[in-house]
Amino acid sequence: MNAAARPLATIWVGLGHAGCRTLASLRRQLPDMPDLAVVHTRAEVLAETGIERAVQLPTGPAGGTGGDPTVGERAAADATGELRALLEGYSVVVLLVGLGGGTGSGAAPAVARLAREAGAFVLALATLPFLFEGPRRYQVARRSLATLQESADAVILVPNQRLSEWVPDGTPLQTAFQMTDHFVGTALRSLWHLLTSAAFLPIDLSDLRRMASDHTATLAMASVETAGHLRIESALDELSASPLLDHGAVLLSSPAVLAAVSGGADLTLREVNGLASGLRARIRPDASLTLGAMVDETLADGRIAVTLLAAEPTEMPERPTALSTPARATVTDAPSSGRRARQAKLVFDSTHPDRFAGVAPTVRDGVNVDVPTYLRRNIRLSSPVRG
Ligand SMILES: Nc1nc2c(ncn2[C@@H]2O[C@H](COP(=O)(O)OP(=O)(O)OP(=O)(O)O)[C@@H](O)[C@H]2O)c(=O)[nH]1
Ligand SMILES: [Mg+2]
Repeated sequence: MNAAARPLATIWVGLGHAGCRTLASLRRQLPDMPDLAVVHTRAEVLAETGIERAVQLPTGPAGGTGGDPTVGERAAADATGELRALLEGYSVVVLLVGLGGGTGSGAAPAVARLAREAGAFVLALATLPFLFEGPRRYQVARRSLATLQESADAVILVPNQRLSEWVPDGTPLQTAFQMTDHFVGTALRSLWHLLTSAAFLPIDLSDLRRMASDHTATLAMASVETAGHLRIESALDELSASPLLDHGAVLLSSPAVLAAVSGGADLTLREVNGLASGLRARIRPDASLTLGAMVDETLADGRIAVTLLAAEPTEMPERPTALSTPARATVTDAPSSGRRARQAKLVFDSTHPDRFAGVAPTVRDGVNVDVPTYLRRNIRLSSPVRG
């Protein structure tokens, strides 16, 4: 790939076992992707991905890291030359990593640093371990995340524990991780699509950078797909109910929210406005809201996809808790000292309580089908792994 041939030369790099697995599953889903590469200490894992560009980090004759991130970090330092060569010429580097092990947790901050030094925008998409993986992995992840936040421009954080609501009891471990792979893959793909396609309300990387600009916040991410007459309302309700946004709590406390909607040619400006005002009603009054919208002809049958990012302060408690995330502010809490949301590119009018006053009810076959929100919230769509 000739980096100069396209405006935003991009490479997605999977680090460690989890990063390699996620990237390999993404690759199977879509042939048309940015450049891909995998980095790991174990050659057999690299080979399994089928991804050509691979860097094996050297760890000595025994191989592997024994779960020690200092070993992963040293291995990345020893491969600095190879890593620099891999990253050369890219203006955007997306890192995928599962934090908690030795390789990815040790190497991700180092790779992010090298990419930044080479002038790239670095977006890291990191997962935190499930609670059942135990305190050791949690501590490794916690420390690595702090360093990664310093090294990357923005970190999208997916705490696996938030996905566990969708994992039925007795689910084998590998199946649980496949759900993570699937969620991360789907959400990243749709986010990427929105960042790189011609949109009628474009969003760009600087929006992400701004949202995570002080290195103390990570971005929570959720992604839903809905259809039908009430598809915007359904999307809003699903987002509010999503465990990935802590059932709406992340929305209530976030200083900066970005939502991007795509739909077929039937997506209307009125719907985009409906999404904006619906979100306004669900987020902090002083939060910035950035909205992106695009037409995606591959979304058939009246489907829309909404991907949402919300800045969230990273205050990981010292020990893992059932919540695995800090206690949330409510909408009545004052914004935290000095950290005001910055003005987003697009700021929509706040919602007024009487905004539906002049709107006629929707009647189908003589029946008013404007279903109240509290009823609609019980509607779950079929896919179990969407945020
Ligand atoms: N998405 C996904 N996550 C995984 C998978 N396997 C493990 N994880 C998660 O990723 C974290 C890190 O594990 P690995 O990726 O195996 O660790 P590593 O970076 O390869 O490091 P070492 O194997 O310890 O050298 C774990 O704590 C899990 O939370 C997987 O197949 N898919
Ligand atoms: Mg591993």
